[in-house]
Amino acid sequence: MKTAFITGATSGIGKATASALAREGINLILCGRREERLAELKKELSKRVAVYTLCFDVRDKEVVFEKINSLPEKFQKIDILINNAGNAHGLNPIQDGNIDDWDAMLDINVKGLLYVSKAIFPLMISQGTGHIINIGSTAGKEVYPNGNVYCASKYAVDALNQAMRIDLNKHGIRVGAVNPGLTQTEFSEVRFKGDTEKAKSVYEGFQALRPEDIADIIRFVVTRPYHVNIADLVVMPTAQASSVTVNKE
Ligand code: NDP
Ligand code: 8X3
Repeated sequence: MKTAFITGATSGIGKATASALAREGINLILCGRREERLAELKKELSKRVAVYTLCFDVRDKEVVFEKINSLPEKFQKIDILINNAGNAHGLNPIQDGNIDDWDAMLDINVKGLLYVSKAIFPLMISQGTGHIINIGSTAGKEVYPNGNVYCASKYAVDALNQAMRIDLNKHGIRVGAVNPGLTQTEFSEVRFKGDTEKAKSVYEGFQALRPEDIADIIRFVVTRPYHVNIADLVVMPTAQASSVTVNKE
């Protein structure tokens, strides 16, 4: 039986992926900062698979290593790592950007992803197998107005996805990215600091992706035979053709 480690499992794409992988019979290590949500998810998904939860902030380097290094033996074989935790803070011209927002995006989306991966690399290397899926974004393929630092953080994820694939190649580890376009989750609520009306308006007038759409693609990616590595996937709603081209009613 396989085990997947999912960061950002308390909401959106990560949460939907946890459910999709549970349906495949994959055991789960679920991470996030909101402990109550982790407990609820564990209760629900434990009906199908073994679930372990880890509550931590990916920015907290020491805690990341402490938590991962003290996983119970049963959960020390990690077959799949889904680097999903991430968010955007603000949507302003770069000259008006808030420096704390910049720090948050780079610390979570880039450095947090690196800390978690660095803690898990030794396990996968000693196993001689493993599958890492990095959740990038269309924002990591094409910069859009006011996206500046969020886009930069996702371009970094794109670079790290390539780097991991190259450097871990000789260890037999699969590495690939899934890069979603507009997906209706808590993403815009976080970006607009709790302004739900503004967040909702991002997805009005067209059918955005649902987190389950991305989860289903991740399920497909992880269930390919081991010699097949899906290296880089871009997935957009049909109504979206580029970061700035969305066919709205
Ligand atoms: P959500 O806001 O719904 O989920 C984000 C998840 O990340 C939550 O589970 C949150 O958990 C976790 N997270 C955020 N910050 C931290 C932190 N500091 N430490 C630990 N966990 C953290 O958004 P999405 O599901 O949309 O986002 C998931 C990923 O998908 C992100 O990397 C995002 O950039 C990417 N993405 C999203 C798109 C979209 O349109 N929605 C499109 C392209 C990519 P908690 O708050 O409990 O810590
Ligand atoms: C999330 C997609 O276009 O809102 O990464 O930045 S977008």
